[in-house]
Amino acid sequence: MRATTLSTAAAIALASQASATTIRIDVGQNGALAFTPDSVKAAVGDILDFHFHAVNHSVVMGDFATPCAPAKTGGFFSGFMPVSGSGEADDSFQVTVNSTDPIFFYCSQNKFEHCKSGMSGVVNGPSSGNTLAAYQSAAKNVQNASNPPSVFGGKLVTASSATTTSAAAAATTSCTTSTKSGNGSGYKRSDTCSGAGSVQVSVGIVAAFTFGMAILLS
Ligand SMILES: *[C@@H]1O[C@H](CO)[C@@H](O)[C@H](O)[C@H]1NC(C)=O
Ligand SMILES: *[C@@H]1O[C@H](CO)[C@@H](O)[C@H](O)[C@H]1NC(C)=O
Ligand SMILES: *[C@@H]1O[C@H](CO)[C@@H](O)[C@H](O)[C@H]1NC(C)=O
Ligand SMILES: *[C@@H]1O[C@H](CO)[C@@H](O)[C@H](O)[C@H]1NC(C)=O
Ligand SMILES: [Cu+2]
Repeated sequence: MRATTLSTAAAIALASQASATTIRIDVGQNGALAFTPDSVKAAVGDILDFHFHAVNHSVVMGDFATPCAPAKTGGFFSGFMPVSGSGEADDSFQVTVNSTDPIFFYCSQNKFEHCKSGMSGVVNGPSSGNTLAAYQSAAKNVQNASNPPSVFGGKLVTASSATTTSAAAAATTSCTTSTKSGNGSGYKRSDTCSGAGSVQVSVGIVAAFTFGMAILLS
């Protein structure tokens, strides 16, 4: 009886993971002060996967009414992700979509006025009314962008593992934001990011997911 209950729960968990889509959003790609794409459609359970490029960007969830400021309730903040040279930051920031309501997000870097310059985006934005274009237009009048005091609302994941479900993922680490500091100077992610526990959990999930996919596809 107990085993049946557990396996049913596991099947449901695997089924919901299998149907979730990971949506990649590049942040500051090719030096642009932009999110690419900046407008996406997502279903409940989908994962927004932010990949950071040079020089030093962030992503913060906001509210339509107050451009370039953090959402009053809930939301997320990746922390600043400085990248020197080309390539992307070691970690991507993954956020789970919990509803189909519009989610506005922006970069809080004030050096060169990223949000004010239009570095923002939306998930499930409407086609009229409170649109991304209206948000970006209002952002031009904002003096400075702001961000929450610490990283929250998502998960930092080793960027190269995000698209990997093979055994190679065993070499990667995965960290939750609870172990991170995300204030303006908190770049010491790698100092607190590793840990055998989180590696084991990460690999376990990947293995279970791969196994589940095999069952579902057979
Ligand atoms: C806005 O941000 C810039 C860059 O961080 C800073 O130099 C400036 O003092 C800020 N201005 C205000 C009004 O906070
Ligand atoms: C969805 O819920 C999770 C868990 O409570 C939370 O961490 C995440 O920030 C939420 N996503 C959004 C977009 O608010
Ligand atoms: C990244 O930007 C933040 C916010 O402006 C700043 O505090 C930090 O010093 C920058 N990091 C680097 C490495 O330039
Ligand atoms: C910001 O984070 C750094 C690095 O974790 C920490 O040493 C510092 O005390 C924090 N500053 C504030 C104002 O929270
Ligand atoms: Cu930026």
